[in-house]
Amino acid sequence: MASASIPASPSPWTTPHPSPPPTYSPPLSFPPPEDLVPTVTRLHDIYSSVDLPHQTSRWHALVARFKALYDRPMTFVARSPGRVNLIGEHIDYSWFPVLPMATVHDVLVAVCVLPQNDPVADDRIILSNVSSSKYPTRVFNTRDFQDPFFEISTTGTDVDWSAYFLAGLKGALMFSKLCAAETSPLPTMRILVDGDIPPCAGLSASSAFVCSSLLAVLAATTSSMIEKSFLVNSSVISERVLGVNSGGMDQAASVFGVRDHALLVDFRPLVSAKPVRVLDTVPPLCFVLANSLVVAANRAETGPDTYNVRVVETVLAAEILARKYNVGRLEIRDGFGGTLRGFYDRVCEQEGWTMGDRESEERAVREVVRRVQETFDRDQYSLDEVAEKLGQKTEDMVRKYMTRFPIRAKYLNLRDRSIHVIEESFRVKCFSSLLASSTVHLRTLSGSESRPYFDALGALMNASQASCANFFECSCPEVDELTQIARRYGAAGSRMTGTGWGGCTVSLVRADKVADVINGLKKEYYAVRYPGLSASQLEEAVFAIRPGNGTALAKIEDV
Ligand code: NG1
Repeated sequence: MASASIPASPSPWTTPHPSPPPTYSPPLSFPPPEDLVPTVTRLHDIYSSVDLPHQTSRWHALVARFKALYDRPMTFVARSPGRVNLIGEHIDYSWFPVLPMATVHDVLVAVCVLPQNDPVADDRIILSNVSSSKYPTRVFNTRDFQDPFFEISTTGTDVDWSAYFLAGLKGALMFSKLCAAETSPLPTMRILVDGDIPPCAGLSASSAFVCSSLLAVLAATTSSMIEKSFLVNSSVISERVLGVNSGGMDQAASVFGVRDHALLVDFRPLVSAKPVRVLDTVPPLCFVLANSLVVAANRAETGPDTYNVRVVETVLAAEILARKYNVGRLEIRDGFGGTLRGFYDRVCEQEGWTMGDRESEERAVREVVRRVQETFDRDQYSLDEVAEKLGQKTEDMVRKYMTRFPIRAKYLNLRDRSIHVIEESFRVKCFSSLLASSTVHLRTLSGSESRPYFDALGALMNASQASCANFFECSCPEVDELTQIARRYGAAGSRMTGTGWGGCTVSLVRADKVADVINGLKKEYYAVRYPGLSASQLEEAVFAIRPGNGTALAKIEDV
């Protein structure tokens, strides 16, 4: 009989060697098909049988609306899903691996490319959105673009919905110049967008929109043979026009998504994702998503006080640690600065530690955290104090690290942010090793025997939440409350997912407890804080979620 103890599977980790920064050049040789964004011909290739009925009527409506609007059939649909991060929050921009999954929710960019000889071919891109009925408080005006470069004005706090499309369009035009010796002129395009990812909830609706827009324009102008890693990298860069200093997790999860699998996304030496199957336990392991309905506003507005500051804090911490411990110059991420992973790897190299097993990793984490605490003996440092530790003048430091993306901060917390990043990276390793072991060890376990396994995964999620709240300070009271309620009603673990400061929680729940957890959340959170929500709004706010497939080009003959 299988043992009920938690399987001590070896970590899948090997410490990567330092390598050159990522480049975004197109493939020189023919890539294997699994490295390419797939072109699918059936809805079944995108959605599971559970989601097919609902998705089929949604796609029917999209096809009909497109025809009614433009009097042309759509040529293809670029489809990108949102993502839920299971564990590994705010560590992607420190280059540590993360463990997200793609959602079934997605953004569909339906396109008709009009040939030059079409009577209405006019070199214009007309962009409409079907979402007005779903989100009545938001404005989705139809837009008409003739000169994309001239008209793009996407920075600032007032971001129109079309800015995300324009970011993708701009990126596609920039990158297709790299792909093609001769760039074809922009064709006449008619576009209709349909998104069902709840906006501003930390599910990456914006990245999915940029990614699908970029793919749509690339497919319309250059080729439909697009490498997944290329799409990830170019989407990350494209989103910058919106003032977003992105870590890359969202785009990777959206592009590499695999149904029923989480993704162990690594950023070094190149962006990659290893699918880890999650649903083979008895009872099945499920995830419940709950939207706090606290909207963290758009990034352009809040980033200077939140996300952008965290990026700078982690970069400066890495640079200061590297200087103090004399580990040599760190590899620069994104033309910006060193990373905490760079420092961590250098420490391991210097100490001659061979990594790969849990004990070695744990020892390395403890040592790096010790050095962090030795270097930063309190939580707050003024900019002058940070500059002094860095060995630079304050104005030079500000110019180098704090102007590329807007920042509003007088004090920085380098200690607690670094501790979160280093420890969270270890939790990702433990969590993914445990998940990976599930298919081998747990199929035959009865409910009570699998409990330690669920508890071990849940404990990692709970520790992650505590660290996000206390060290990274990116949670909020409503999100904390949701996690507590979920645990009280039987979730093995619960944590925020995504940027935070609002947004969603994800809870790990055994299948037989899902209804209890959802009902508990409805009763203790939504009925108390949002008593006016309709049944359908509640369904949209809290639901069980499965990992879905990644980005695809859909050329579906018969929806
Ligand atoms: P969301 O929740 O999609 O804004 C952001 C970043 C990620 C990652 C998480 C925190 C963007 C587009 N996404 O996610 O890269 O850093 O926060 O883990 O910036």
